[in-house]
Parts: sequence; C-alpha cells; structure tokens
Amino acid sequence: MRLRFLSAGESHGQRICVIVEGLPAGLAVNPDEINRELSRRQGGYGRGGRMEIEKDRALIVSGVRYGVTTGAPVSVEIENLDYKNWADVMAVEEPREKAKPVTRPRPGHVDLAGMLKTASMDARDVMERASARETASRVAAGSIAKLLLSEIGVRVMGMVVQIGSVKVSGGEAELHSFERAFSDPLLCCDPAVSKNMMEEIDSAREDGDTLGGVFEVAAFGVVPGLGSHTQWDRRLDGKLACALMSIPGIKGVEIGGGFSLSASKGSSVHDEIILREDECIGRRTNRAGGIEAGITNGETILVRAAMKPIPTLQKPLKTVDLATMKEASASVERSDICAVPSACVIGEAVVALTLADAALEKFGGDSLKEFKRNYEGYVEQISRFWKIER
Ligand code: EPS
Repeated sequence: MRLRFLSAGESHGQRICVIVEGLPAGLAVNPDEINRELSRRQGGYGRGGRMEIEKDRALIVSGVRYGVTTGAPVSVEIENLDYKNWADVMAVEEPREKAKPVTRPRPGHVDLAGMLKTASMDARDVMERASARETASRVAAGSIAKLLLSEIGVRVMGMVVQIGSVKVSGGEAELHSFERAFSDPLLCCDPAVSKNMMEEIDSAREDGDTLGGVFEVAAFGVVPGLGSHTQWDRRLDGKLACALMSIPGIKGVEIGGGFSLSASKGSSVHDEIILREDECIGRRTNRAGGIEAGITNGETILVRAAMKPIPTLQKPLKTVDLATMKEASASVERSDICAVPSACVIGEAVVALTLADAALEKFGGDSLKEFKRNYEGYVEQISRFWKIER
C-alpha cells in the first residue's frame, strides 16, 4: 500500500482527525474542495437533527504549505460542534459517573458485540467510535484522493439507485446519469423516483422506522493496468470491495453486473473485445465493471453497495438490559431515518482512495510532476492498443 490513512475521533468527542500519508509533493489542496465534499456527506433527505448542529469544515493541520502538499503526511481535523452539549458525557478525565451508562444494546449496532469484546458495561464506550460520524474523516481523505486522480483525468462519481423499496430502473450507469444525480437531494438521477424515495422516507419517519438502500459509484477515465492479478491482496476488486464493505451499514458489494451475472451463461456475460473506428481496442459492454482478474481493463469502474436500515429505531426492538439481565426495549438515541445518500458520498471517497493508491503504486513518484510523467509515459506505451476517452 502506497497511500494510507488513519483516523481518530468519537461521534460526540471534540473532533474527528485523519492523517493521509503517501501523497506526492506538489498537489494543490484547496480546503474548499474538502469542505464541498464534507457538506455533500452531511446532506441528503432523511438525516436527523444532528446535521442541523454540525457544519463540517476541514482544518488542514500539516503536510500542505502555500496550498500544495510537501510530501509529508497531511493531517486534517473536523470539529464536532455538538461536543459542547456532550462535554460531560465524553470527558477525557475521571470520574465516569457523569453520564448514565447505556446498557440496553440496540440490535444491529455495535453495542452488544462491542461491550462483550471490550468488557464494558457502557455501550457508549464503543458506539461513539462505531458511529458513522467517523466517515467524515474518510470523505476528507477521499476528497484529497479525488484531487490527485483528477490530475490523471479520473472522475469518481456516485448515485443512489434504491431507497427502501423504491428503485431507479436499470441501465442508468452512464456519465449523464451521475451528473444529473449530483444535484438531487437524494443523489438520484431521476426526479420522479427521487420524489417517491422522499415519500418512502417520510412514511418510515412517521412509523418510527428507518430505511436502507443501494448506491453506485463509477470511476471514469481509469487507464487499464491498475491493480494486480499476482496475489490475492493485490487484486483491485478485492480492495474496492473491502473499502466499500467497511462503510458502516454496508452489507453487500457488487462489481459490474455482480450477483446478476451468476444466473447468465458466459456467452452473455463477458464483454466482447472490439476494434473501434479509431483502430483501438474497445468493449461492446461493461458487465465486468471495468475490472478483470483484479486489474482495471480501461472501461468505467462500476461498483454498487447495499446499506441496511439504520439500527437506531424510535420505536425500539427488543433487547436484554445488561445491567439487570432482564428483557427490555433497546435504547433510543437521536438518529437518522436514512443515510444512503451520505453513504454514497463516502463510497465515492473510499473508491477514490483505493484508486489513488493503485495509481500511486503503478506510477509512483515523490512529486506530482514525476507521477504525471510516469503516467503519461505509460499511456504513450499502450497507445497503439488503447486510447483514453475524454
Ligand atoms: C449515528 C447517529 C447520529 C448520526 C451520526 C451517526 O448521530 P447523533 O447520535 O449525534 O444524532 O447523525 O452521523 C453523524 C453524526 C455524521 O456526521 O454522519 C450513529 O449512531 O452511527
């Protein structure tokens, strides 16, 4: 791994921090670009009251000088504005008895497994870190990865294709669909479907319930040859699946045609290789989602992830109170009804981080200049067979 990042911070603690290491020197990093992605993550119809409190903004603490990376680790901090309301509950100092412990674990959240794992009698010890608030750090890191990718003509975009039972009809994975989705409150490419999705969210809210859904992320302009077929842990499809599956709430990941391919015959699945008018190689279809044998093949990268409904329910499910060992109702916290659009923005970020890492592995370079020179040399090397479509 060439590009890596590590985050810290609790949902209601003082701040969320991330350190991104492995960026070449000379990459322009404007905090506005990070902030735009951070506010996209905060948006989306169906978020709870917390998003009215937070105004996520990136404070670049290190690794950037006069607007460009120096090659040193880039660290970014995002303040939790809600901390002032939680200072007692989240105090670093003793004594513990400032807040009532959470002992009625919510099914579907970290509470029970985390309490048993860490020998804690207060689920807050684990839920604060398991909270999806942490994903602000991935979006901050991912926005820098997007900046690096844009230097080699790669665009990573996402859209929501399903909320609850409301779905976008198939065959929409084109650039214009992603462009249309960008400004929709639910990141959906079809305004009529988006309206139905909002109604589904409104009715879940009225019922004290929550919703999940599915989002897609595409990466346009990726050259063939990123990733590797030589070891299981170098395969790019595996890395993308891991990055997406690690987003809180994600229960399924597909690449290209995904699960649906398993029901078809080989002759109607694999993407025929054709000679285009410009005498370069092309494909008739892209069911592989731009990856074959763990390597990019020059087609658009297409991944999809399924998110389960938010586990904090205003009409709680049954649980067992660990303090009394009696059946009880799960604890109720302020929460979101649906966070699929946010998950989609996070999906874009982790795909960008994974692709930026793969690009840095292939093209290397301590400076952006060196990285781009290596990239251009490679594009020239394969130009007899393959040309990028811009
Ligand atoms: C979350 C619960 C909610 C969400 C939170 C994730 O927070 P709170 O308990 O403060 O209302 O809003 O997400 C964020 C704060 C965020 O920035 O995405 C959870 O339990 O995972």
